[in-house]
Amino acid sequence: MATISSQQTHIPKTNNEKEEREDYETTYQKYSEALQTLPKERGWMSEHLVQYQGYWLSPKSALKGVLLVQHHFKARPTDIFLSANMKCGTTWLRTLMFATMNRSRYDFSSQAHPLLNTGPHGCFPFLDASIYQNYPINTNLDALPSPRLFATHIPYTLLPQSVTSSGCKFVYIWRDPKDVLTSLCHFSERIKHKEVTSLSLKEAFEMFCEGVSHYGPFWDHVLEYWKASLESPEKFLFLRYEDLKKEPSIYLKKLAEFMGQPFSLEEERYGVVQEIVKLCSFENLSNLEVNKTGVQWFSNELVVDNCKFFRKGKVGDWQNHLTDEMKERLDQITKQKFNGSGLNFGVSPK
Ligand code: PAP
Repeated sequence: MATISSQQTHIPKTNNEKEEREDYETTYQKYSEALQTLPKERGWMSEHLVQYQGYWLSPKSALKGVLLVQHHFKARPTDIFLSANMKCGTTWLRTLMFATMNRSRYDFSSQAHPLLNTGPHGCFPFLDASIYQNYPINTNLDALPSPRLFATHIPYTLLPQSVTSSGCKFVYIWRDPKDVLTSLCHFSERIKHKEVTSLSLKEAFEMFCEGVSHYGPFWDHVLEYWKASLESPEKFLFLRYEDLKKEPSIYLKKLAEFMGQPFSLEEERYGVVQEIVKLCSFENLSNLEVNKTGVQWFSNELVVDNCKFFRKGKVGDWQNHLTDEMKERLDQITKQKFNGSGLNFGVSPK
């Protein structure tokens, strides 16, 4: 797979390709300039985070992805995006979406089902990284059949107009920020570069509250998608991890309907909904060989062991890590930020 440096040795063959190549070079130039000028803070898993258009991004992967998506991604009105801040349940929802969309193509009981062999992230692209994997960048994504599925952490206001103003649909998942923080702390510690100094829980907590986390501020990320969903409800399915955990079959049916692939009465009678829920359950996925030993190559800068996407898969694990003061402060921020929005986290799980 081509890296940025090998892209520089690619010889353009047509005028279009030449223009496209020049456009990419302009974007990479902008990227290099941005790296020099954007505000910087200490990172969680990368050395730094940089602040771009109000959001904190890892400079090597997320910022590059955002700029390339903003300038080069060609949306189709049939595209469906799975969007979320980090650690809100993308891995799980990705498998539910893939299994549902492809249920007539792959037999769940067969060992050949892609989810059993490729790992959750292999089944459809993580846009933020896929966009810069190959040159010419869009070719691979252009070759995907419609409706294309993409996962992204990109905040709503950082997406290009071609995505937000077309018919593209969004499945958005969010989660109690106390569990997000807990999950993010563990994940960062497990995947951070060796040279990056570990954050203590106290440091991570302060940074999270200040909005300095990957694709943070967390609350702004949720609120922007929420507000967009109020304006165009037909384009959004808003889900909470906790609800999905409690009643997976109910939300899976909503998801299938939203993606234009509702379950037929016959499918329901044959237990297809339950089969998908079981296939994508934490217990099943985390015990697969591919998820115990496999690796997901997102880009040269982003290679992650599949097992690191599976930790506990529980609601309320924050209780084992956060102090009462931390809980109070996070709940207070959530209450303040979501006040009047119609979003409500409800009662914290005991
Ligand atoms: P990402 O932002 O890196 O993509 P994401 O998949 O959104 O991560 O979130 C990871 C969380 O989902 C982990 O939560 P935890 O740390 O609190 O345990 C992970 O364990 C959980 N998770 C992964 N797969 C599943 C699943 N099939 N069912 C429920 N939770 C899951």
